[in-house]
Amino acid sequence: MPEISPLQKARAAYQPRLPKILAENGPFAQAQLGEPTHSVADQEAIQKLFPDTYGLPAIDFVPGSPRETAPIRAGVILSGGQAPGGHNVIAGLYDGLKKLNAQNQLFGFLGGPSGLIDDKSMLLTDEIIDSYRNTGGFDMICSGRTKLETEEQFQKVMETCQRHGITAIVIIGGDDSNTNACTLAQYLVAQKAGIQVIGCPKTIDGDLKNKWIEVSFGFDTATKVYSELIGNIMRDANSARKYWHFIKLMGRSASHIALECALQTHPQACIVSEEVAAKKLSLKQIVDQLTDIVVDRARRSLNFGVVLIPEGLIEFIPEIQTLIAELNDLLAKNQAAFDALPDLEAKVAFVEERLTPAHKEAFQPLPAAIKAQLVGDRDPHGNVQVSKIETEKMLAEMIDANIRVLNATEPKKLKFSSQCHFFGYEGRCAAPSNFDANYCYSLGYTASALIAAGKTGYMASCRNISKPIDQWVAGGIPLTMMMNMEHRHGKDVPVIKKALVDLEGKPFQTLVENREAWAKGVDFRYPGPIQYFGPAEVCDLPTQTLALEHL
Ligand code: FBP
Repeated sequence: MPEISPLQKARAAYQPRLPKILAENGPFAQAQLGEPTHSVADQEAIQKLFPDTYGLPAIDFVPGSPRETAPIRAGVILSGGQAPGGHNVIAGLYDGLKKLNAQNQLFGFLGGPSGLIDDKSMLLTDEIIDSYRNTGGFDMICSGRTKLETEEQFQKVMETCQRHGITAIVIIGGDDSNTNACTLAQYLVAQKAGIQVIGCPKTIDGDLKNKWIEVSFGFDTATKVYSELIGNIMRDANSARKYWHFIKLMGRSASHIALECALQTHPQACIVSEEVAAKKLSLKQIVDQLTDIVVDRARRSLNFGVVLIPEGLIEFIPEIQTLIAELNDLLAKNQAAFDALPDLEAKVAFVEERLTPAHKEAFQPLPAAIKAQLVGDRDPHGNVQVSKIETEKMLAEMIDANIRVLNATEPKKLKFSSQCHFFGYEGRCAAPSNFDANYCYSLGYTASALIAAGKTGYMASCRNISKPIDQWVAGGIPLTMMMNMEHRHGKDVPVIKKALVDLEGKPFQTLVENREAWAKGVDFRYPGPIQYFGPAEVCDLPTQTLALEHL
Protein backbone atom coordinates (compact mmCIF):
# COMPACT_ATOMS: atom_id res chain seq x y z
CA MET A 1 0.00 0.00 0.00
CA PRO A 2 1.35 3.48 -0.80
CA GLU A 3 2.02 5.70 2.23
CA ILE A 4 -0.86 8.10 2.84
CA SER A 5 -0.47 11.70 3.98
CA PRO A 6 -1.84 12.93 7.34
CA LEU A 7 -4.58 14.88 5.53
CA GLN A 8 -5.58 11.79 3.54
CA LYS A 9 -5.75 9.85 6.79
CA ALA A 10 -7.92 12.44 8.50
CA ARG A 11 -10.08 12.76 5.40
CA ALA A 12 -10.61 8.99 5.19
CA ALA A 13 -12.31 9.20 8.59
CA TYR A 14 -14.74 11.91 7.45
CA GLN A 15 -18.30 10.58 7.42
CA PRO A 16 -20.19 12.32 4.62
CA ARG A 17 -23.63 13.54 5.57
CA LEU A 18 -26.89 12.48 3.93
CA PRO A 19 -30.18 14.29 3.33
CA LYS A 20 -32.43 13.80 6.38
CA ILE A 21 -34.76 11.35 4.65
CA LEU A 22 -31.89 9.00 3.79
CA ALA A 23 -30.08 9.54 7.10
CA GLU A 24 -33.23 8.47 8.96
CA ASN A 25 -34.64 5.81 6.61
CA GLY A 26 -31.57 4.57 4.79
CA PRO A 27 -32.21 3.14 1.30
CA PHE A 28 -35.57 1.87 2.61
CA ALA A 29 -37.02 5.35 2.09
CA GLN A 30 -40.08 4.99 -0.07
CA ALA A 31 -40.33 6.39 -3.59
CA GLN A 32 -43.23 8.82 -3.74
CA LEU A 33 -44.32 9.25 -7.35
CA GLY A 34 -45.25 12.66 -8.73
CA GLU A 35 -47.24 13.49 -11.86
CA PRO A 36 -46.25 11.98 -15.24
CA THR A 37 -43.54 14.09 -16.88
CA HIS A 38 -42.64 15.41 -20.34
CA SER A 39 -39.33 16.00 -22.08
CA VAL A 40 -38.07 19.62 -22.06
CA ALA A 41 -38.85 19.87 -25.79
CA ASP A 42 -39.75 17.79 -28.84
CA GLN A 43 -42.16 15.67 -26.77
CA GLU A 44 -43.60 13.72 -29.66
CA ALA A 45 -40.24 12.70 -31.13
CA ILE A 46 -38.78 11.79 -27.71
CA GLN A 47 -41.85 9.76 -26.76
CA LYS A 48 -41.56 7.81 -30.02
CA LEU A 49 -37.90 7.01 -29.37
CA PHE A 50 -38.42 6.08 -25.70
CA PRO A 51 -41.84 4.40 -25.67
CA ASP A 52 -41.20 2.47 -22.44
CA THR A 53 -39.41 5.10 -20.36
CA TYR A 54 -41.10 8.31 -21.52
CA GLY A 55 -43.37 10.19 -19.14
CA LEU A 56 -42.26 8.44 -15.93
CA PRO A 57 -43.13 10.39 -12.78
CA ALA A 58 -40.47 12.32 -10.86
CA ILE A 59 -39.69 10.76 -7.47
CA ASP A 60 -39.23 12.22 -3.99
CA PHE A 61 -38.23 9.91 -1.18
CA VAL A 62 -40.48 9.81 1.88
CA PRO A 63 -40.22 7.73 5.08
CA GLY A 64 -40.30 3.95 4.60
CA SER A 65 -39.64 0.97 6.89
CA PRO A 66 -36.77 -1.48 6.76
CA ARG A 67 -37.73 -4.65 4.92
CA GLU A 68 -36.07 -7.80 3.77
CA THR A 69 -34.84 -7.66 0.19
CA ALA A 70 -33.40 -10.47 -1.91
CA PRO A 71 -29.65 -10.16 -2.57
CA ILE A 72 -28.74 -8.36 -5.78
CA ARG A 73 -25.67 -7.66 -7.86
CA ALA A 74 -25.14 -4.19 -9.27
CA GLY A 75 -22.50 -2.64 -11.53
CA VAL A 76 -21.06 0.89 -11.67
CA ILE A 77 -19.01 2.84 -14.23
CA LEU A 78 -17.29 6.22 -14.24
CA SER A 79 -17.60 7.84 -17.64
CA GLY A 80 -15.78 10.80 -19.23
CA GLY A 81 -13.52 13.39 -17.62
CA GLN A 82 -12.52 13.09 -13.98
CA ALA A 83 -14.45 15.16 -11.42
CA PRO A 84 -13.81 15.40 -7.66
CA GLY A 85 -16.10 13.13 -5.68
CA GLY A 86 -16.54 10.17 -8.05
CA HIS A 87 -15.22 7.75 -5.42
CA ASN A 88 -17.80 9.02 -2.93
CA VAL A 89 -20.64 8.30 -5.35
CA ILE A 90 -19.41 4.71 -5.46
CA ALA A 91 -19.00 4.63 -1.65
CA GLY A 92 -22.55 5.95 -1.13
CA LEU A 93 -23.92 3.40 -3.60
CA TYR A 94 -21.95 0.62 -1.92
CA ASP A 95 -23.06 1.55 1.60
CA GLY A 96 -26.70 1.88 0.49
CA LEU A 97 -26.64 -1.52 -1.22
CA LYS A 98 -25.01 -3.20 1.80
CA LYS A 99 -27.55 -1.61 4.13
CA LEU A 100 -30.35 -3.08 1.99
CA ASN A 101 -28.84 -6.52 2.24
CA ALA A 102 -25.33 -7.38 3.43
CA GLN A 103 -25.18 -10.03 0.69
CA ASN A 104 -25.55 -7.44 -2.08
CA GLN A 105 -22.53 -7.10 -4.36
CA LEU A 106 -21.20 -4.17 -6.36
CA PHE A 107 -18.98 -4.65 -9.42
CA GLY A 108 -16.86 -1.75 -10.64
CA PHE A 109 -16.47 -1.90 -14.43
CA LEU A 110 -12.99 -0.78 -15.43
CA GLY A 111 -12.00 2.11 -17.67
CA GLY A 112 -15.46 3.56 -18.29
CA PRO A 113 -18.16 2.26 -20.67
CA SER A 114 -15.65 -0.02 -22.45
CA GLY A 115 -15.38 -2.04 -19.22
CA LEU A 116 -19.08 -2.87 -19.49
CA ILE A 117 -18.86 -3.68 -23.18
CA ASP A 118 -15.71 -5.80 -22.89
CA ASP A 119 -16.66 -7.26 -19.51
CA LYS A 120 -13.73 -6.03 -17.44
CA SER A 121 -14.70 -5.62 -13.81
CA MET A 122 -13.71 -6.09 -10.21
CA LEU A 123 -15.81 -6.92 -7.20
CA LEU A 124 -15.70 -3.98 -4.80
CA THR A 125 -14.98 -4.88 -1.19
CA ASP A 126 -15.03 -3.02 2.14
CA GLU A 127 -11.25 -2.72 1.96
CA ILE A 128 -11.25 -1.18 -1.53
CA ILE A 129 -14.10 1.22 -0.76
CA ASP A 130 -12.59 2.29 2.58
CA SER A 131 -9.26 3.15 0.98
CA TYR A 132 -10.95 5.56 -1.48
CA ARG A 133 -13.48 7.35 0.76
CA ASN A 134 -13.39 11.15 0.32
CA THR A 135 -10.47 10.98 -2.11
CA GLY A 136 -10.25 12.73 -5.46
CA GLY A 137 -9.66 10.99 -8.77
CA PHE A 138 -11.34 8.12 -10.56
CA ASP A 139 -8.47 5.68 -10.06
CA MET A 140 -10.49 3.13 -8.07
CA ILE A 141 -11.97 1.79 -11.33
CA CYS A 142 -10.71 4.45 -13.82
CA SER A 143 -12.73 6.19 -16.51
CA GLY A 144 -12.91 6.32 -20.29
CA ARG A 145 -14.59 8.15 -23.14
CA THR A 146 -15.92 5.22 -25.20
CA LYS A 147 -19.41 6.16 -26.32
CA LEU A 148 -22.03 3.60 -25.36
CA GLU A 149 -24.48 4.22 -28.16
CA THR A 150 -24.87 1.43 -30.70
CA GLU A 151 -27.32 -1.45 -30.49
CA GLU A 152 -24.42 -3.88 -30.78
CA GLN A 153 -22.81 -2.30 -27.68
CA PHE A 154 -26.11 -2.42 -25.77
CA GLN A 155 -26.40 -6.10 -26.59
CA LYS A 156 -22.88 -6.69 -25.23
CA VAL A 157 -23.69 -4.76 -22.06
CA MET A 158 -26.77 -6.92 -21.58
CA GLU A 159 -24.70 -10.08 -22.05
CA THR A 160 -22.06 -8.84 -19.59
CA CYS A 161 -24.75 -8.20 -16.97
CA GLN A 162 -26.42 -11.55 -17.59
CA ARG A 163 -23.06 -13.35 -17.28
CA HIS A 164 -22.59 -11.90 -13.77
CA GLY A 165 -26.23 -11.90 -12.71
CA ILE A 166 -26.17 -8.09 -12.52
CA THR A 167 -29.63 -6.50 -12.39
CA ALA A 168 -28.75 -2.81 -12.00
CA ILE A 169 -26.12 -0.51 -13.54
CA VAL A 170 -25.20 2.94 -12.29
CA ILE A 171 -23.64 5.25 -14.90
CA ILE A 172 -21.76 8.20 -13.44
CA GLY A 173 -21.25 10.70 -16.24
CA GLY A 174 -22.02 13.97 -17.99
CA ASP A 175 -24.75 14.90 -20.46
CA ASP A 176 -23.54 12.54 -23.20
CA SER A 177 -23.09 9.56 -20.86
CA ASN A 178 -26.52 10.11 -19.31
CA THR A 179 -28.05 10.47 -22.78
CA ASN A 180 -26.58 7.04 -23.48
CA ALA A 181 -27.85 5.79 -20.10
CA CYS A 182 -31.34 6.86 -21.18
CA THR A 183 -31.10 4.96 -24.47
CA LEU A 184 -29.65 1.90 -22.72
CA ALA A 185 -32.49 1.94 -20.17
CA GLN A 186 -35.07 1.97 -22.98
CA TYR A 187 -33.23 -0.85 -24.80
CA LEU A 188 -33.07 -3.07 -21.70
CA VAL A 189 -36.76 -2.53 -20.90
CA ALA A 190 -37.70 -3.36 -24.49
CA GLN A 191 -35.58 -6.52 -24.25
CA LYS A 192 -37.33 -7.40 -20.95
CA ALA A 193 -33.81 -7.91 -19.57
CA GLY A 194 -34.73 -7.01 -16.00
CA ILE A 195 -31.69 -4.72 -15.72
CA GLN A 196 -32.17 -1.27 -14.20
CA VAL A 197 -30.15 1.78 -15.32
CA ILE A 198 -29.60 4.75 -13.01
CA GLY A 199 -27.53 7.85 -13.91
CA CYS A 200 -25.59 10.27 -11.69
CA PRO A 201 -24.74 13.85 -12.80
CA LYS A 202 -20.98 14.38 -13.11
CA THR A 203 -18.79 17.03 -14.78
CA ILE A 204 -16.61 19.85 -13.52
CA ASP A 205 -17.94 21.90 -16.47
CA GLY A 206 -21.23 22.46 -14.62
CA ASP A 207 -23.24 22.19 -17.84
CA LEU A 208 -25.36 19.21 -16.81
CA LYS A 209 -27.95 21.10 -14.83
CA ASN A 210 -31.57 22.07 -15.15
CA LYS A 211 -34.60 22.80 -13.01
CA TRP A 212 -34.23 19.46 -11.21
CA ILE A 213 -30.49 18.84 -11.24
CA GLU A 214 -29.09 21.95 -9.55
CA VAL A 215 -25.44 21.20 -10.27
CA SER A 216 -23.25 18.35 -11.47
CA PHE A 217 -20.75 17.09 -8.93
CA GLY A 218 -17.13 18.20 -9.16
CA PHE A 219 -17.93 21.79 -10.18
CA ASP A 220 -17.75 22.93 -6.54
CA THR A 221 -14.30 21.50 -5.80
CA ALA A 222 -12.73 22.23 -9.19
CA THR A 223 -13.79 25.90 -9.19
CA LYS A 224 -12.56 26.28 -5.61
CA VAL A 225 -9.14 24.88 -6.59
CA TYR A 226 -8.89 27.17 -9.62
CA SER A 227 -10.08 30.16 -7.58
CA GLU A 228 -7.40 29.50 -4.98
CA LEU A 229 -4.74 29.44 -7.73
CA ILE A 230 -6.15 32.56 -9.39
CA GLY A 231 -6.20 34.34 -6.02
CA ASN A 232 -2.54 33.41 -5.49
CA ILE A 233 -1.67 34.76 -8.92
CA MET A 234 -3.60 37.95 -8.16
CA ARG A 235 -1.57 38.48 -4.99
CA ASP A 236 1.58 37.95 -7.01
CA ALA A 237 0.39 40.38 -9.68
CA ASN A 238 -0.50 42.94 -7.04
CA SER A 239 2.88 42.51 -5.36
CA ALA A 240 5.14 42.74 -8.43
CA ARG A 241 2.85 45.05 -10.42
CA LYS A 242 4.47 44.18 -13.75
CA TYR A 243 2.49 41.34 -15.35
CA TRP A 244 -0.86 40.74 -16.94
CA HIS A 245 -1.91 37.13 -16.36
CA PHE A 246 -4.06 35.46 -19.01
CA ILE A 247 -5.68 32.38 -17.48
CA LYS A 248 -7.60 29.89 -19.58
CA LEU A 249 -9.98 27.72 -17.55
CA MET A 250 -11.37 24.32 -18.45
CA GLY A 251 -14.92 23.92 -19.61
CA ARG A 252 -15.13 22.35 -23.04
CA SER A 253 -18.07 24.42 -24.13
CA ALA A 254 -19.95 26.35 -21.41
CA SER A 255 -18.29 29.18 -19.43
CA HIS A 256 -19.66 28.28 -15.96
CA ILE A 257 -16.19 27.59 -14.56
CA ALA A 258 -14.71 30.91 -15.72
CA LEU A 259 -17.77 32.79 -14.47
CA GLU A 260 -17.72 31.14 -11.04
CA CYS A 261 -13.98 31.82 -10.68
CA ALA A 262 -14.58 35.47 -11.63
CA LEU A 263 -17.25 35.78 -8.94
CA GLN A 264 -14.84 34.23 -6.45
CA THR A 265 -11.80 36.36 -7.32
CA HIS A 266 -12.82 39.65 -9.09
CA PRO A 267 -10.44 39.76 -12.08
CA GLN A 268 -9.94 42.74 -14.40
CA ALA A 269 -11.83 40.84 -17.12
CA CYS A 270 -13.63 37.55 -17.59
CA ILE A 271 -14.76 36.56 -21.06
CA VAL A 272 -18.02 34.63 -21.19
CA SER A 273 -18.33 32.72 -24.48
CA GLU A 274 -22.12 32.76 -24.38
CA GLU A 275 -22.05 36.60 -24.32
CA VAL A 276 -19.57 36.66 -27.20
CA ALA A 277 -21.95 34.51 -29.26
CA ALA A 278 -25.06 36.48 -28.26
CA LYS A 279 -23.46 39.83 -29.17
CA LYS A 280 -21.72 38.30 -32.21
CA LEU A 281 -18.43 39.81 -31.03
CA SER A 282 -15.55 39.40 -33.46
CA LEU A 283 -12.06 38.46 -32.26
CA LYS A 284 -10.95 42.01 -33.03
CA GLN A 285 -13.71 43.45 -30.85
CA ILE A 286 -12.76 41.16 -27.96
CA VAL A 287 -9.08 42.09 -28.29
CA ASP A 288 -9.91 45.80 -28.56
CA GLN A 289 -12.09 45.68 -25.44
CA LEU A 290 -9.31 44.02 -23.47
CA THR A 291 -6.76 46.47 -24.88
CA ASP A 292 -8.91 49.37 -23.62
CA ILE A 293 -8.77 47.92 -20.10
CA VAL A 294 -4.99 47.44 -20.30
CA VAL A 295 -4.43 50.95 -21.69
CA ASP A 296 -6.66 52.62 -19.11
CA ARG A 297 -4.72 50.92 -16.31
CA ALA A 298 -1.31 51.53 -17.91
CA ARG A 299 -2.04 55.28 -18.10
CA ARG A 300 -2.63 55.12 -14.33
CA SER A 301 0.57 53.09 -13.82
CA LEU A 302 -1.39 49.93 -13.02
CA ASN A 303 0.62 47.67 -15.32
CA PHE A 304 -0.90 44.45 -14.07
CA GLY A 305 -4.10 42.51 -14.03
CA VAL A 306 -5.81 39.16 -14.53
CA VAL A 307 -7.97 38.04 -17.46
CA LEU A 308 -10.04 34.83 -17.28
CA ILE A 309 -10.75 33.01 -20.54
CA PRO A 310 -13.12 30.04 -20.92
CA GLU A 311 -11.64 27.06 -22.74
CA GLY A 312 -14.47 26.91 -25.29
CA LEU A 313 -14.19 30.59 -26.36
CA ILE A 314 -12.76 30.04 -29.81
CA GLU A 315 -15.80 28.09 -30.98
CA PHE A 316 -18.17 30.87 -29.89
CA ILE A 317 -16.48 33.63 -31.95
CA PRO A 318 -18.66 33.74 -35.07
CA GLU A 319 -15.96 34.32 -37.72
CA ILE A 320 -13.57 31.80 -36.13
CA GLN A 321 -16.33 29.22 -35.93
CA THR A 322 -16.98 29.46 -39.68
CA LEU A 323 -13.24 29.74 -40.40
CA ILE A 324 -12.67 26.41 -38.64
CA ALA A 325 -15.51 24.82 -40.59
CA GLU A 326 -14.00 26.07 -43.87
CA LEU A 327 -10.52 24.89 -42.84
CA ASN A 328 -11.84 21.40 -42.04
CA ASP A 329 -13.54 21.30 -45.42
CA LEU A 330 -10.60 22.71 -47.36
CA LEU A 331 -8.13 20.28 -45.83
CA ALA A 332 -10.41 17.29 -46.34
CA LYS A 333 -10.73 18.17 -50.04
CA ASN A 334 -6.99 18.78 -50.53
CA GLN A 335 -5.62 16.24 -48.06
CA ALA A 336 -2.97 14.64 -50.33
CA ALA A 337 -1.58 17.94 -51.64
CA PHE A 338 -1.60 19.41 -48.12
CA ASP A 339 0.16 16.41 -46.53
CA ALA A 340 2.88 16.54 -49.21
CA LEU A 341 3.92 20.09 -48.20
CA PRO A 342 7.39 20.23 -46.58
CA ASP A 343 6.69 22.34 -43.46
CA LEU A 344 4.18 24.31 -41.45
CA GLU A 345 5.06 27.58 -43.16
CA ALA A 346 4.15 26.08 -46.52
CA LYS A 347 0.94 24.64 -45.05
CA VAL A 348 -0.11 28.03 -43.66
CA ALA A 349 0.59 29.65 -47.06
CA PHE A 350 -1.36 26.90 -48.85
CA VAL A 351 -4.39 27.52 -46.67
CA GLU A 352 -4.13 31.31 -46.83
CA GLU A 353 -4.19 31.26 -50.64
CA ARG A 354 -7.35 29.18 -50.79
CA LEU A 355 -9.57 30.66 -48.05
CA THR A 356 -12.60 32.71 -49.07
CA PRO A 357 -11.99 36.48 -48.65
CA ALA A 358 -13.96 36.82 -45.37
CA HIS A 359 -12.08 33.95 -43.76
CA LYS A 360 -8.74 35.12 -45.14
CA GLU A 361 -9.42 38.38 -43.33
CA ALA A 362 -10.08 36.46 -40.09
CA PHE A 363 -7.04 34.18 -40.52
CA GLN A 364 -4.38 36.69 -41.55
CA PRO A 365 -4.13 38.77 -38.33
CA LEU A 366 -3.83 35.69 -36.10
CA PRO A 367 -0.46 35.18 -34.39
CA ALA A 368 1.83 32.75 -36.28
CA ALA A 369 1.66 30.13 -33.51
CA ILE A 370 -2.15 30.08 -33.64
CA LYS A 371 -2.16 29.80 -37.44
CA ALA A 372 0.19 26.85 -37.06
CA GLN A 373 -2.13 25.26 -34.46
CA LEU A 374 -5.11 25.76 -36.75
CA VAL A 375 -3.51 24.04 -39.71
CA GLY A 376 -1.05 21.77 -37.92
CA ASP A 377 -2.82 19.82 -35.16
CA ARG A 378 -5.57 17.61 -36.56
CA ASP A 379 -7.59 14.97 -34.78
CA PRO A 380 -7.94 11.42 -36.20
CA HIS A 381 -10.86 12.63 -38.35
CA GLY A 382 -8.69 15.39 -39.84
CA ASN A 383 -10.44 18.19 -37.92
CA VAL A 384 -8.85 21.15 -36.16
CA GLN A 385 -8.23 20.33 -32.48
CA VAL A 386 -10.06 23.33 -31.11
CA SER A 387 -9.42 22.51 -27.45
CA LYS A 388 -5.66 22.61 -28.03
CA ILE A 389 -5.63 26.16 -29.42
CA GLU A 390 -3.86 28.41 -26.96
CA THR A 391 -6.40 31.21 -26.83
CA GLU A 392 -4.75 32.74 -23.76
CA LYS A 393 -1.52 33.27 -25.76
CA MET A 394 -3.46 34.42 -28.80
CA LEU A 395 -5.21 37.18 -26.84
CA ALA A 396 -2.02 38.26 -25.04
CA GLU A 397 -0.11 38.50 -28.36
CA MET A 398 -2.87 40.39 -30.11
CA ILE A 399 -3.14 42.90 -27.24
CA ASP A 400 0.63 43.30 -27.35
CA ALA A 401 0.40 44.07 -31.08
CA ASN A 402 -2.28 46.71 -30.38
CA ILE A 403 -0.14 48.32 -27.67
CA ARG A 404 2.86 48.48 -30.00
CA VAL A 405 0.75 50.38 -32.53
CA LEU A 406 -0.49 52.78 -29.83
CA ASN A 407 3.03 53.32 -28.51
CA ALA A 408 4.09 54.83 -31.84
CA THR A 409 2.16 57.97 -30.87
CA GLU A 410 1.79 57.62 -27.08
CA PRO A 411 3.72 60.41 -25.24
CA LYS A 412 4.55 58.14 -22.27
CA LYS A 413 5.12 54.55 -23.48
CA LEU A 414 2.49 52.07 -22.31
CA LYS A 415 3.84 48.99 -20.54
CA PHE A 416 2.45 45.54 -21.19
CA SER A 417 4.01 42.24 -20.24
CA SER A 418 2.07 38.99 -20.04
CA GLN A 419 2.15 35.52 -18.46
CA CYS A 420 -0.15 32.75 -19.68
CA HIS A 421 -1.67 29.81 -17.80
CA PHE A 422 -4.13 27.00 -18.41
CA PHE A 423 -5.93 25.56 -15.36
CA GLY A 424 -7.84 22.36 -15.91
CA TYR A 425 -6.19 19.12 -14.89
CA GLU A 426 -5.04 20.82 -11.64
CA GLY A 427 -8.60 20.71 -10.30
CA ARG A 428 -10.25 17.62 -11.73
CA CYS A 429 -8.86 15.14 -9.22
CA ALA A 430 -8.65 17.30 -6.09
CA ALA A 431 -9.91 15.81 -2.83
CA PRO A 432 -13.63 16.71 -2.84
CA SER A 433 -14.73 19.70 -0.79
CA ASN A 434 -17.18 18.95 2.03
CA PHE A 435 -19.95 19.99 -0.35
CA ASP A 436 -18.87 17.54 -3.05
CA ALA A 437 -18.03 14.81 -0.51
CA ASN A 438 -21.58 15.04 0.91
CA TYR A 439 -23.29 15.60 -2.44
CA CYS A 440 -21.55 12.68 -4.15
CA TYR A 441 -22.11 10.29 -1.27
CA SER A 442 -25.78 11.33 -1.20
CA LEU A 443 -26.14 10.83 -4.98
CA GLY A 444 -24.69 7.32 -4.73
CA TYR A 445 -26.88 6.50 -1.74
CA THR A 446 -29.93 7.87 -3.59
CA ALA A 447 -29.05 5.61 -6.54
CA SER A 448 -29.17 2.62 -4.17
CA ALA A 449 -32.63 3.70 -2.99
CA LEU A 450 -33.80 4.01 -6.63
CA ILE A 451 -32.49 0.50 -7.26
CA ALA A 452 -34.32 -0.74 -4.15
CA ALA A 453 -37.49 0.89 -5.48
CA GLY A 454 -37.09 -1.07 -8.75
CA LYS A 455 -36.73 2.06 -10.91
CA THR A 456 -34.96 2.39 -14.26
CA GLY A 457 -34.25 5.32 -16.58
CA TYR A 458 -33.79 7.76 -13.69
CA MET A 459 -31.05 10.15 -12.62
CA ALA A 460 -30.32 10.27 -8.89
CA SER A 461 -31.01 13.77 -7.66
CA CYS A 462 -30.55 15.91 -4.55
CA ARG A 463 -32.30 19.26 -4.64
CA ASN A 464 -32.31 22.37 -2.43
CA ILE A 465 -28.56 21.86 -2.13
CA SER A 466 -27.61 25.51 -1.68
CA LYS A 467 -29.17 25.11 1.80
CA PRO A 468 -27.75 23.15 4.76
CA ILE A 469 -27.81 19.41 4.11
CA ASP A 470 -30.66 18.64 6.50
CA GLN A 471 -32.87 20.57 4.03
CA TRP A 472 -31.73 18.61 0.94
CA VAL A 473 -34.41 16.65 -0.92
CA ALA A 474 -33.44 13.25 -2.34
CA GLY A 475 -35.24 11.78 -5.33
CA GLY A 476 -35.07 10.61 -8.91
CA ILE A 477 -35.65 12.45 -12.19
CA PRO A 478 -36.67 10.55 -15.33
CA LEU A 479 -33.83 10.84 -17.85
CA THR A 480 -36.33 11.35 -20.68
CA MET A 481 -37.51 14.52 -18.92
CA MET A 482 -34.18 16.24 -19.72
CA MET A 483 -34.08 15.28 -23.38
CA ASN A 484 -34.61 17.24 -26.57
CA MET A 485 -33.75 16.68 -30.23
CA GLU A 486 -30.55 18.26 -31.59
CA HIS A 487 -28.85 18.24 -34.96
CA ARG A 488 -25.48 16.52 -34.54
CA HIS A 489 -23.16 15.19 -37.24
CA GLY A 490 -25.85 15.65 -39.88
CA LYS A 491 -28.64 13.83 -37.96
CA ASP A 492 -31.43 14.75 -35.54
CA VAL A 493 -30.70 12.85 -32.33
CA PRO A 494 -32.18 12.79 -28.81
CA VAL A 495 -29.79 14.32 -26.25
CA ILE A 496 -29.88 15.76 -22.76
CA LYS A 497 -29.95 19.52 -23.17
CA LYS A 498 -26.59 21.09 -22.27
CA ALA A 499 -26.87 24.09 -19.92
CA LEU A 500 -24.86 27.07 -21.18
CA VAL A 501 -24.46 30.23 -19.09
CA ASP A 502 -27.83 31.99 -18.86
CA LEU A 503 -27.17 35.62 -19.74
CA GLU A 504 -30.31 36.67 -17.86
CA GLY A 505 -29.34 34.63 -14.80
CA LYS A 506 -28.06 36.11 -11.52
CA PRO A 507 -24.46 34.77 -11.75
CA PHE A 508 -23.81 36.46 -15.11
CA GLN A 509 -25.74 39.58 -14.10
CA THR A 510 -23.58 39.85 -10.97
CA LEU A 511 -20.50 39.85 -13.19
CA VAL A 512 -22.06 42.53 -15.41
CA GLU A 513 -22.86 44.74 -12.39
CA ASN A 514 -19.29 44.57 -11.11
CA ARG A 515 -16.96 44.12 -14.05
CA GLU A 516 -16.33 47.79 -14.78
CA ALA A 517 -15.22 48.44 -11.21
CA TRP A 518 -13.08 45.28 -11.17
CA ALA A 519 -11.45 46.31 -14.48
CA LYS A 520 -10.42 49.70 -13.13
CA GLY A 521 -9.43 48.93 -9.56
CA VAL A 522 -7.54 46.46 -7.41
CA ASP A 523 -10.51 44.75 -5.89
CA PHE A 524 -9.07 41.23 -5.84
CA ARG A 525 -10.69 38.61 -3.62
CA TYR A 526 -8.45 35.82 -2.31
CA PRO A 527 -10.50 32.67 -1.60
CA GLY A 528 -7.55 30.61 -0.30
CA PRO A 529 -7.36 26.81 -0.27
CA ILE A 530 -10.33 24.52 0.31
CA GLN A 531 -10.77 23.94 4.04
CA TYR A 532 -11.97 20.52 5.12
CA PHE A 533 -12.05 21.02 8.89
CA GLY A 534 -13.28 24.10 10.72
CA PRO A 535 -16.26 26.43 10.89
CA ALA A 536 -19.15 25.73 8.48
CA GLU A 537 -19.04 29.28 7.07
CA VAL A 538 -15.53 28.52 5.82
CA CYS A 539 -15.79 24.82 5.00
CA ASP A 540 -19.31 24.20 3.75
CA LEU A 541 -19.96 27.14 1.42
CA PRO A 542 -21.65 26.32 -1.88
CA THR A 543 -20.37 27.98 -5.05
CA GLN A 544 -21.51 31.53 -5.76
CA THR A 545 -23.23 30.24 -8.90
CA LEU A 546 -25.37 27.80 -6.93
CA ALA A 547 -26.10 30.34 -4.19
CA LEU A 548 -27.07 33.08 -6.68
CA GLU A 549 -29.20 30.74 -8.79
CA HIS A 550 -31.17 29.62 -5.75
CA LEU A 551 -31.44 32.84 -3.72
P1 FBP B 1 -16.62 15.71 -18.94
O1 FBP B 1 -17.63 16.58 -19.59
O2 FBP B 1 -16.52 14.36 -19.51
O3 FBP B 1 -16.82 15.68 -17.45
O4 FBP B 1 -15.16 16.35 -19.13
C1 FBP B 1 -14.97 17.71 -19.01
C2 FBP B 1 -13.54 18.13 -19.25
O5 FBP B 1 -12.82 18.19 -18.05
C3 FBP B 1 -13.52 19.48 -19.97
O6 FBP B 1 -13.52 20.53 -19.04
C4 FBP B 1 -12.30 19.40 -20.82
O7 FBP B 1 -12.43 20.16 -21.98
C5 FBP B 1 -12.20 17.94 -21.15
O8 FBP B 1 -12.86 17.24 -20.13
C6 FBP B 1 -10.80 17.42 -21.31
O9 FBP B 1 -10.85 16.10 -21.72
P2 FBP B 1 -9.65 15.07 -21.62
O10 FBP B 1 -9.61 14.58 -20.22
O11 FBP B 1 -10.07 13.97 -22.53
O12 FBP B 1 -8.40 15.77 -21.97
